[in-house]
Amino acid sequence: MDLEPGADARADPESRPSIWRSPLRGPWLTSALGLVLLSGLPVVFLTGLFSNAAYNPWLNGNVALQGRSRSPLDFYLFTWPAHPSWLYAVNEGIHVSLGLALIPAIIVKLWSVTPRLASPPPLSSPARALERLSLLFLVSGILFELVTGVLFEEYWVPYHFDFTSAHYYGAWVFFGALVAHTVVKFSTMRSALRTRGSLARVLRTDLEHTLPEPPEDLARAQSLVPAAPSRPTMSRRALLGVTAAGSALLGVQGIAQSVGGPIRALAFLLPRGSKPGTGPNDFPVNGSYAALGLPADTIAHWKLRVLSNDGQRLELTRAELQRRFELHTYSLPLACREGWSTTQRWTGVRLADLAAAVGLHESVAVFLDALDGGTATLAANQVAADESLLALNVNGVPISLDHGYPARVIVPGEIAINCLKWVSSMTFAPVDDA
Ligand SMILES: Nc1nc2c(c(=O)[nH]1)N[C@H]1C(S)=C(S)[C@@H](COP(=O)(O)O)O[C@H]1N2
Ligand SMILES: [Mo]
Repeated sequence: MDLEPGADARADPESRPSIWRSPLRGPWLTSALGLVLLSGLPVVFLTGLFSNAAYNPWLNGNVALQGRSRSPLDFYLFTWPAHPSWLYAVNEGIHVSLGLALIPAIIVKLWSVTPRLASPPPLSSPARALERLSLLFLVSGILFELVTGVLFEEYWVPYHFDFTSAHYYGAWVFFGALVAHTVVKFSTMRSALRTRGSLARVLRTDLEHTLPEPPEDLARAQSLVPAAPSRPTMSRRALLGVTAAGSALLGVQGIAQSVGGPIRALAFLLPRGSKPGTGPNDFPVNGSYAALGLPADTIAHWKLRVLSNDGQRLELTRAELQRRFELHTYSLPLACREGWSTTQRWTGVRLADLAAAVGLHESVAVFLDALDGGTATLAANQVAADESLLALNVNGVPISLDHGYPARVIVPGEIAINCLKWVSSMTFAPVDDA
């Protein structure tokens, strides 16, 4: 086959050889990658919404709505449940692992459509202009979500906005554009996958037999198939193979940090895995005690204040907590929104027993304060769960300073950010709904 542009092609500016000449580009490749993303991205979006719901963001002191007022996009259809205890760990493991694994497919998909993205916007009709505008939201939306998500996971925050709000609103912008794009392109994708090739054939085709896709019935500027293709430097199956290998590598990194334990070592991108504690406290630390810079006698003078909304008040030392209350032990995951989690055996006082100690028995929420100024509110269903503890010990020894000594909260099914360390006071109050 003659791969050089013909003489008449050079004469006509509309068909001047474009700089986009890869013979791999074409509707089949773009559609195959589109199908992968269409299957995966809605799952990332949904688990992201669930993750946001797990903050119980409407409750006072919880991080998701801190510093801003509630908007119409902040709606939550249900109260985040406290069971099963691995709920948040699995949800966030899927969100982060799948999000990471889709990055190579997103990059190759964007590469596959560069000729179209780089062409002047077709403003011939309002519908085309609108389609183009939705592409702008689609591409900038996915890049924004991807970059903020990965940077956040890597503890590099070179921007001055609040991650939680920005990533959440960005997700809505992106998903709106994805729905519009799917409506516009779905039939094109389906017919391209049906008529232009098959995955089995692509996977059997080596470099030597790699040909451009058949030409499209489109204006030059809109066509993905180059009019003057260069010779292939890799086969389509090699391109798909490299993409899949990249996905597997990133996916394994996500799964390793989410499952934790012995396979955490595979999480090569995880900054937190490198700073565990020692002995029975040897599990990931997020925020050390030393970094708080508290006065040296803070812990020696620690007493837990337990308050009720109607003025009942207790002050308890660690020894008093251990003496006055029944201690319970549960294996529960600590699951961070960055996607890592770790399951440990926690021993402590039930939150419900502490509420009862200040005279409150049913449908009680609790507002928590910590020595570092951290706050969180737990909903009534979380206070009521048997496994919700003010933990004093972990794996049979006192919790280390870094993990929240003298006492930290652990709640089944919940996001770790609400499992406050170094708890200094707990204010219980009855609420209407459980
Ligand atoms: N008081 C207080 N509690 C806190 C935090 C904090 O910064 N201050 N960080 C939270 C977050 S985001 C996580 S992931 C867990 C980490 O607990 P660990 O250090 O024991 O792993 O603690 C949570 N509790
Ligand atoms: Mo976290």
